[in-house]
Amino acid sequence: KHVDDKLRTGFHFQPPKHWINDPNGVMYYKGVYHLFYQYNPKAAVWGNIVWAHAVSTDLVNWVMLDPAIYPTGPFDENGCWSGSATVLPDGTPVIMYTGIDADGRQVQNVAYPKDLADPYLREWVKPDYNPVIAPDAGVNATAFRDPTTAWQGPDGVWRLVIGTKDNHRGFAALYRSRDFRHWAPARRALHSGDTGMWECPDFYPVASSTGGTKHVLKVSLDLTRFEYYTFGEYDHASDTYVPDAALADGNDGLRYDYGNFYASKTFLDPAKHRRVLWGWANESDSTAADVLKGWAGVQAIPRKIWLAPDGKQLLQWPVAEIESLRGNHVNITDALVSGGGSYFEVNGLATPAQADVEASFQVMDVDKAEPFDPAWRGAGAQTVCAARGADTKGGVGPFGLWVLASDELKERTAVFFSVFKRGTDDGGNKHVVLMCTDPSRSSYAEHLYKPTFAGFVDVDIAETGKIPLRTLIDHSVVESFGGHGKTAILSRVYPTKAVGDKARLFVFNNGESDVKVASLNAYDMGSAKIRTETLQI
Ligand code: DQQ
Repeated sequence: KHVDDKLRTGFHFQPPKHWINDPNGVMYYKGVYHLFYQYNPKAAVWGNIVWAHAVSTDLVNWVMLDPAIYPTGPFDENGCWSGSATVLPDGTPVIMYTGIDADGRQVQNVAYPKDLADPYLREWVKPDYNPVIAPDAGVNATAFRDPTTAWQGPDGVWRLVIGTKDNHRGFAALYRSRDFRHWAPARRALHSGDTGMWECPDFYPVASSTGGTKHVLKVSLDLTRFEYYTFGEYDHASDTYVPDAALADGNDGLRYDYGNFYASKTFLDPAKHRRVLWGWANESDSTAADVLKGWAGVQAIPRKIWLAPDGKQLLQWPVAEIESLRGNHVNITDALVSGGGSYFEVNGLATPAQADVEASFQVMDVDKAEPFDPAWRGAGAQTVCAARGADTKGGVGPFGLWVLASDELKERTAVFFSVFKRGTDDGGNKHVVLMCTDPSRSSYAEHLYKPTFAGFVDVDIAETGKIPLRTLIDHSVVESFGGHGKTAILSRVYPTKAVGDKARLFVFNNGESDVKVASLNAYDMGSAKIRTETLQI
């Protein structure tokens, strides 16, 4: 079948064709990174779900293998849904995933590698004793899925959580086992929230700069299709998790990404002593368009994730390995973009549709910032940005990048900042910095979903004067990091003219205050090497 590759990605993970969704079972084993993911082997729409499998030694270039987990028994005959890998103390990896059983119930199954000597772990064996966790009488059997990586307490007992719901309340249901085979529900859930079904929970420790350990709990909300996280204290003895008081559950919670990023999962990378986050970005075109182009869904660039030194949020940064694809380099320093609608082109890249841009913007006259309406805090960054898009004249900003811009500048995706004066003086930053991705002019094509995405960036611009931005541009992906990894926004766009070497890159300023590009480094990005290897049996 024909695959339309015009807007396929060069360095964001994609299989050669068909539908993908959640990253699953991500892990590192004997020098090899494993990425499994939800996959439809037959079409570019969701369905027939199996675990596709790819391996890499650098998280950049991939060998595509045959699906690792696919329906084989009554415990998963209607689909192999999301789950996680756990590396046992003897080094054996075990996968636990949700099977849709013969009765349509969601049950949890385990699978073990057939051959531990194969570093690619191509084949997986499911013991006959599956399922290992079935929904009890009190549990909603159609909302009981996505087991996390398990962790072992000092008492030797394994724990994991499973996403579920009871009416409108989402739960991270806790289960325990001594042998990874017999599991029993704990009396209390690890946590819950009034936010509907909790899909793809993730729970893991992070080091705090004050010496201790915090635990992060992330959940994916199927009602709104966004994720949020909290962090706080986890006590092994009582199996209780108490988020830090300043953190909100639900809509006002912190997010890994304020754009198109869902069903994410982390793993501990023992080789590089870091935690790495994978997340799925779906398409923003129509299902009919996906069928026509023959593919749907990408994985975001894997991100290193850690707790900020100030302890207020997590920080994320594309794994350093991605920089191995950087090629030809363009540098700009101290370039003024005067207020009132000026812009200039960043020339010299061969492939501005496939590039990595790092910039630092200096606000020249912060006094021009308009007051921040306190009601906007409650309304949320996205509402503010939707009302005051990239073309709205402001005091300080909007300024930033136009990426994937066409010759006549009619197609362009804006990644920008707007700065406001904060009204109150409670010791916080004097200014509110808003980061937005505005795709409203990104394409001539119709029937696209073009939401504005936005988040606040916790930078003190009175102190630093500068706002850093990194944007990874990849044909139909615009993945941006503001404030050195404080705020991330991934957006999917579908230009018709700003395609391939026709795409252009600009810096713009629609605010009143002048802005200086203190530095801008843009790199052409090479394409990831993808090799397909099919098992000969
Ligand atoms: N996708 C999987 C589910 C999960 C959802 C099915 C999240 O296991 O809850 O493909 O995107």
